[in-house]
Amino acid sequence: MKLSFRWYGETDPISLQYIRQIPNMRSIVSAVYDVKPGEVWPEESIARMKQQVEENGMLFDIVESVPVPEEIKLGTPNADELIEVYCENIRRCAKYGIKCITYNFMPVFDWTRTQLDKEAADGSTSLVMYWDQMRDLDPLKDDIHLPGWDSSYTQEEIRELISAYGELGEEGLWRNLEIFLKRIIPVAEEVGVRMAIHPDDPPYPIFGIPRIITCEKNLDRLLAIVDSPANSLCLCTGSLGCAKFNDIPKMVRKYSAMDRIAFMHIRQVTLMEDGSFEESGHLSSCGSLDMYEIVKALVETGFDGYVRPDHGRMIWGETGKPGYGLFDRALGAAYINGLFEACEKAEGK
Ligand SMILES: [Mn+2]
Repeated sequence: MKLSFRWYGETDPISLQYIRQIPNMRSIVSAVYDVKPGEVWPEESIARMKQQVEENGMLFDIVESVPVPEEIKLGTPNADELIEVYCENIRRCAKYGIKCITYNFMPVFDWTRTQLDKEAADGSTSLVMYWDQMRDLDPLKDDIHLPGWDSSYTQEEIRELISAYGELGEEGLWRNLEIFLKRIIPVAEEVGVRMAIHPDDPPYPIFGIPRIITCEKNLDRLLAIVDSPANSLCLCTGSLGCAKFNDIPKMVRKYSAMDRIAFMHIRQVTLMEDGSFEESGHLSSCGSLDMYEIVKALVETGFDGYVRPDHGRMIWGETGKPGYGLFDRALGAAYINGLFEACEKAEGK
C-alpha cells in the first residue's frame, strides 16, 4: 500500500516538513486550489505543488479532488464543454506524474454534518451528524447554514439547486454520470490515470437530493458502466460505513479482489441507534468498523493502491480545519502502518 496524507496547499497550517516525519509517508494528496470547478488547472500550479512535495521527500502522484461542476451532474446544455475541460485536467495531471484522481458525484454538498466540534468524554472533538438536529430542517422553506456547506451559494441558489436535483431524480443522475464516465475514462486510460470516485457522505438521500454512490448494488452498477481499472473506487470506510446496510470488510474484499479500489480512505465512525453518527478515533475499539478485518481484506487480496487516514479528531489542543488536524491523522497513519505490517507478516509477505 502507498501511504498518503491530504494537504491543502500553502494555506494549510500543517507543513510538509511535519507530514514527512510520519513513518512510511509516501505521497501527498492535494489539488490545485486557485481555480474554480469547471476551469482548467494552470500547469504552473500543478508543477509548483509537485516541486514543493518533492523537495520534502515525498511524491505528488495522487489528486483529491478534481471537482465535478454541478452543470455536469445536472446535465445542463454546457455540460459537454465542461466535460472537455475535465478531460483536459486529467491530461494535465498525468503530464506531471499523477496516477490517481479522486472525485465525487454528490449533488450540491460534499458532505453533511450537524456539528464539527462535538466534544467527547476525553475532551477531543470531532465531526458528528445527529438526526435530532437535522429532522426539522427544510432547506426549501428555511435558511439553512449547516457547517461545511458551500457559503458561496445564496439561500435562493441552494433552493433552486435542490429543486433541480429533486426533479432530476436518481435515474437522471445515473444518466449524467454515465455520460461523464464514458467520456473521461478513455482519456484516463490513455494517460495512465485511475479515476477514483468517492462515495456519498452519508450514503443516503438528504433533503430529497438524490444520492447514488451509496451501497454494493450501486457500486456494481457504477463499475459496470465502464469496465476498466481506470474506472475505480475511492473506498471511504467512514462514508459508506455510516449506513448499517453496508458491510465494509465484505465490500473491501470484493472490490479489492476485482482490482477496482484505487484509493482507500480509512476512517472510523460510531453508528448510533437512530442512524446518527460520530467520527471517532481510528482503532476498531473506538467505533463501529472493524479496521483489522478491513486491512486484512486488503492484504489478502494483494491491494497495492493508495491509503490515507481520512478525518481525524482534534486532540492535544490543536486547532485548524475540522477533521484535518495533524495529530490524530498521524495517529491514524501509525495505526494503519501497524495493521498492514501485522497482516502482511501473517500472510508471509
Ligand atoms: Mn472520505
